[in-house]
Amino acid sequence: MIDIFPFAGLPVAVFGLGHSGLTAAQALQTSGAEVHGWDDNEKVRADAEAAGVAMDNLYDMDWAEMTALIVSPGIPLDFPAPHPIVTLARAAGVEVIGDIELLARSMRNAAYVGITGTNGKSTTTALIGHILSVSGRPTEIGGNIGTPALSLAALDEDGIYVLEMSSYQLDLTRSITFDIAVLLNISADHLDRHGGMDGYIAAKKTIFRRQTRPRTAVIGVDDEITRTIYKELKAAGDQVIIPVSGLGPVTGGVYVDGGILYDDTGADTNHGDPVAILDLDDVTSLPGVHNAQNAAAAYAVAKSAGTQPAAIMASIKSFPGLAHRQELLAIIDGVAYINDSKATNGVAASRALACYGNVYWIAGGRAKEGGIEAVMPYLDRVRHAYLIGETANDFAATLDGRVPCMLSGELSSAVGQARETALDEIGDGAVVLLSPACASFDQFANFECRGDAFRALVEALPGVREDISQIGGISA
Ligand code: UMA
Repeated sequence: MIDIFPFAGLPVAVFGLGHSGLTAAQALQTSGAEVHGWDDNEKVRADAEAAGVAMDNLYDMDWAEMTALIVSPGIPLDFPAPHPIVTLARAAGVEVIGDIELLARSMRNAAYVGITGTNGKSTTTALIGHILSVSGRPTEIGGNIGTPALSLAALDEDGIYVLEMSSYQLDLTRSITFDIAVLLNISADHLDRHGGMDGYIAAKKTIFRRQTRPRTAVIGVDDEITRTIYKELKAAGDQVIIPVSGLGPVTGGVYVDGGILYDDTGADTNHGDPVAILDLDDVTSLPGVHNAQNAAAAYAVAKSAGTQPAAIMASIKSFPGLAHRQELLAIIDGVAYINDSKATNGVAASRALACYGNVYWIAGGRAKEGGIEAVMPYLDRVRHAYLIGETANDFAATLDGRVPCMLSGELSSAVGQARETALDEIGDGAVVLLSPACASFDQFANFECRGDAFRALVEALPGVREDISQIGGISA
């Protein structure tokens, strides 16, 4: 846990006592701050109180006394409307910040790597953390990936924080100038919270705030929006800039071409020619073009942080992958079951579908921007769709005439139906894929609970199971 010494002895309000807020309140209290905690949810309040957090009704207190309001990332700051607590704090001139800002103010000597992007940031964060840890650097991995920043260990000059930064967290963080900042890609997401696409892009761009050489920007160039940002950064020339692509050659960058990861950043090595580093087809925990870009970004970061290419190559190969992201759960009677619960939007689901054939696709939940538009080019991969949650009817209408659909409603029905049809139609080589293209909140507490429920359902299925311990992943 981080010692938040700048707030010792000072009154601080903490609003939102979920995973990150509870940790912030506890860390502040342990650091000697006078904490005033609150959450709109009564049960969360009771749990926090039981965990020792001092509570105070933030709707009804003297804000002039507060030094700061620490808010959870999901609490709206400006759009669709500021949360009333945020309005009260601002009216009293109290600064509104998040837990990662507290980390930055407390841990000033360590290096910081920040990773953002609409999709792939958790995998890239975990991969970077894995490479740096294996190379022997004191490394702490946290942020949006799920480990609250203030629960991480303290680090000195030789240490490095690897932080997954959501657009929400970027909005709440001012003091970090990232030594290495990564922007992977941008597509429509969280638009309600940012007042539209321009606001979302502006939040993402703050990952590069105040960077000057030798600080480094690693930026994906596989979509038009990030390509434009790359050109802007290059024109300004403030920091070292490394473009990365999973789709093909980029001069001066790190890219994947024909499954091979190339490093073209060192004009000084290999007579200026790109150096072939690694055949990603050997890395089953990173399937698909999107993961090619993630691997390229991770390589660029690790090399910029001083890790030798040979060591990076070995660590990428040993990366175990992440739960809920194209996670191979089981192969039963020849049918593979893949948990991609983290795919909470259409683009993420399309990336998973692109990796497999003969897919029995479980999708649906609470609608997200763009629906399943992004999935349309990959429908030839899908044999049958099983639709769950609030969006089931809408998705069925969109898929009508293109893919056979079943309105499964619940995840448990979807798994049973998908299994039955997959065994009837294909058997060996069929893939039952949970990649919902939706948020989970209509039926589950979060995407992890949805993925865990899928895992439990798969574990309960009858049939002959293959040993997947040496497989890691499968592809089309
Ligand atoms: N709350 C209120 N009033 C409100 C809104 C919320 O009191 O009007 C309370 C809720 O009752 C809840 C708390 O605020 O108790 C917020 O809980 P939360 O689940 O939003 O936040 P945490 O549990 O602290 O989780 C957060 C991130 N959640 C969000 O950004 C929404 C987690 O990212 C992150 O892993 C965690 O901190 C640790 O850093 C999750 C996420 O969905 C994975 N992120 C989005 C994404 O990836 O797309 C951005």
